[in-house]
Amino acid sequence: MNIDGDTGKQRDEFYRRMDGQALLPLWEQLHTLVPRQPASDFIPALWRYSKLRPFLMEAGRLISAEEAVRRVLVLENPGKRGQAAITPSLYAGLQLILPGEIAPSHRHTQSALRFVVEGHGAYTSVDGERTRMAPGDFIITPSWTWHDHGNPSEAEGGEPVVWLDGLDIPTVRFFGACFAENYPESRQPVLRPEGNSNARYGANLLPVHHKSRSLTSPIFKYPYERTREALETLGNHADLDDWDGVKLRYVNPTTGGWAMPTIGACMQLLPRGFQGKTRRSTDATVFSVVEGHGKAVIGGETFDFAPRDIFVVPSWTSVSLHAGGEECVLFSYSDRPIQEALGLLRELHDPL
Ligand code: GTQ
Repeated sequence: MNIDGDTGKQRDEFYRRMDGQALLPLWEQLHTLVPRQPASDFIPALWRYSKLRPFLMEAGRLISAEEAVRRVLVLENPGKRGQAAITPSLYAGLQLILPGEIAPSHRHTQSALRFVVEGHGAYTSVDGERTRMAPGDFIITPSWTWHDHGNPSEAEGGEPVVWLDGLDIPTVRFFGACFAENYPESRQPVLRPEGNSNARYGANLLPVHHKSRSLTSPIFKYPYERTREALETLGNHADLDDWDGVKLRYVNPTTGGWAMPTIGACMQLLPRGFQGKTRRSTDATVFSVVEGHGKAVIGGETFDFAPRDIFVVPSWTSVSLHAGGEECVLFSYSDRPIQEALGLLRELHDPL
């Protein structure tokens, strides 16, 4: 409808008056509030580990893990700075722990995953059990579990260890459900020997009287060597998906569901020369490159990737994955469990 100048002015004046009462005319905003398809400021981006690492090491010289509590460089989506978010619902950061350091014990309602990027031997303790980290290991610290991180001294063979932290910080903030507390001491007591939870839950076996079907997996470390072996076996038998190559998800063995209720994580293998088809989905996804060089075409833009690089595919943005002259292994996480639970997840294969 064309409106004359008088009506336009009357409306503007009307809007100004209602604005003083914290009122808003929906009809001026309807198309942005209820868009025909996802539209957001979050954009595709890639962080090159070779560029990022010097900043992490500089942080290591300027502040201790103890003082920082968590010495982390946050990867902020360049399209939406100031939110500590890489997607609307998820956070990503790279955490450094040097030999001899302790990141003190605390717990919070936010769930966290650790994906080890570089270095061996640091440990994380989760609810009374310690586990040592190696590159490619996937570790979870479920909501409200006590956790601290540490690294043996150089004399004991400690080396700098870096991992990717994936947390649901923006999601928990959105729900107004953020709580946190510090443990009275920097380390929590160790109550069970290393490997205990994997023996109980991670060997395709469960304790015979195990009844609980908790929202979070009782396994808290999924070692890379086992994940890698599964991918290798499947990749060799050409059991390939045209989009994903071979893609497996980390599972809660007591339910068959995701390892945590808010963050879903996967590992995939793209065989040498793999040219993935294009897809889009509503779960914006963060990728961490474990092995190989290749490229991701995200929203028509090409991002070459190398081991340890991190990239993000926003919601409903087309993506295809390609391996170069060597096979590629990619870790990824998204809010897929939430979207599935709420009936919101949509995917489109071969979008125009
Ligand atoms: O290790 O507990 O990157 O609480 C951000 C918040 C890591 C952690 C982060 C955290 C942690």
